[in-house]
Amino acid sequence: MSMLQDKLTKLVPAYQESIKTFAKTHGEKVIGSVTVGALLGGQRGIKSLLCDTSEVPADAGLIVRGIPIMDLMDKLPEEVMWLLFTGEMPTAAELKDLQTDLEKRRQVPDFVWGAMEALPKDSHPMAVFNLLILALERDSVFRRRYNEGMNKDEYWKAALDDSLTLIARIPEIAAGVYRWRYDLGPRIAPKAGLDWAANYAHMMGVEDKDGGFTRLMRLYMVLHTDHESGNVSAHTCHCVASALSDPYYAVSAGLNGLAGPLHGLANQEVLKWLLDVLEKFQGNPTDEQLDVFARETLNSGRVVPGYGHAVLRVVDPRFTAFLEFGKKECPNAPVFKLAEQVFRVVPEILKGIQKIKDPWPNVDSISGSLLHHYGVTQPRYYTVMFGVSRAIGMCSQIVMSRAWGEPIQRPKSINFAALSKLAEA
Ligand code: HAX
Repeated sequence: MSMLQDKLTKLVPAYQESIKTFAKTHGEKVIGSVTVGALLGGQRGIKSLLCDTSEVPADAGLIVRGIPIMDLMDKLPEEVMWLLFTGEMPTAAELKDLQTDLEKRRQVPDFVWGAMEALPKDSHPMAVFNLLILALERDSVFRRRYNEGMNKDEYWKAALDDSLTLIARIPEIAAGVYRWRYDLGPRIAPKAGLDWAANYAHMMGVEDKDGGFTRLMRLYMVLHTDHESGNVSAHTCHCVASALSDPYYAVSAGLNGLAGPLHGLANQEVLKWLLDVLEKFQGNPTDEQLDVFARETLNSGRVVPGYGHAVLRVVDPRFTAFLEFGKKECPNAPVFKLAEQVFRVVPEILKGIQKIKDPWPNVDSISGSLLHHYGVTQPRYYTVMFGVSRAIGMCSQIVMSRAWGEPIQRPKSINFAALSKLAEA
């Protein structure tokens, strides 16, 4: 048993017990209400999911297990992973043990690459990536043990087993997609002794003379891990896992949601938008030119990608973390400078549009400008990188839900006639 499995075996019973007792004591208490506006408005603000891995207060942004994300900037993704799963930072021995366990599990079976190579090269990288995650499902311990009659109390352990294997293999899958999709040469094998994010950078094969890309990848993987449970990807994953679909099914489903342009695909859309600006003005524009360009986007009925958020009402701290990184590591990179300039110009425009609740940048408005600087110049790949990291958060949420025994999700839908009747009553 790994130290993480051992740690959770000690922590889970108390967690299970506290939720069970709580449900008995407070099961009938009212904690909110549902307005017609919320029902028709994407369920905004309805409190209907339990998530202990992270929270996103509108006025502060991501907090992972009580720690603001800005305080985790210099950590490794594996440390944040341990934190997400257990609520504590790992000791040096625990971190080492987790890294060793991931290394042991990371061999991607060959049939996965066969599935990839059977696809047309112009498939979207997210479609290929998600399909390969589904292909990994063949090895699901959860499904096998369920079929063998696993006791309910063991569900979380089997979900953890699958989660660890999935997280171990996901960087190689993603790097394999990158190299195949963009004809960059044969796949690069993982290197013993490298941490999880550094290995991903290594397997992508991006030239990294001063280690800047590896540092970016560590930060990138930390910042994108989790964002509570109501966003489309986490929520979808959560819902699918509640049917006892195993973590491969659930994570792949969540990542299909991440592939939407209003969610994780916004990072792709942002880079395309920034490159359009650079092309139009043959370089970095003046603030006035950028203002006109952004207004043209809005007037043509499109969104300015990377700006606004369903929950946040302040600058996304993950944006700030990337901004600080760029200022330190590549202050003069043209695309990064443009992303900074957009931050100066666009919020002032969006503040003038009454219906927009959040005029501030989210994480997707800047991440691609840094990737582009280091040579990852294929925006259609960016959401895959987001997905590599987000799989950690989704898996931690699955394990927690299986630990407390969350039942299958089944909210109630009503038809318009019934809604009208209720509203008029
Ligand atoms: N540009 C133009 N219009 C915008 C906008 C933007 N950046 N942000 C919001 N709006 C519009 C909405 O489209 C909506 O218009 P309609 O009423 O005509 O439909 C109106 O303002 C009200 O929206 P809101 O209440 O402020 O925001 P929502 O909660 O409905 O939507 C979104 C949140 C993130 C989807 C939205 O801000 C948006 O589309 N932003 C651009 C895309 C983007 O960056 N997405 C990534 C978000 C972060 C994330 O999930 N990352 O993975």
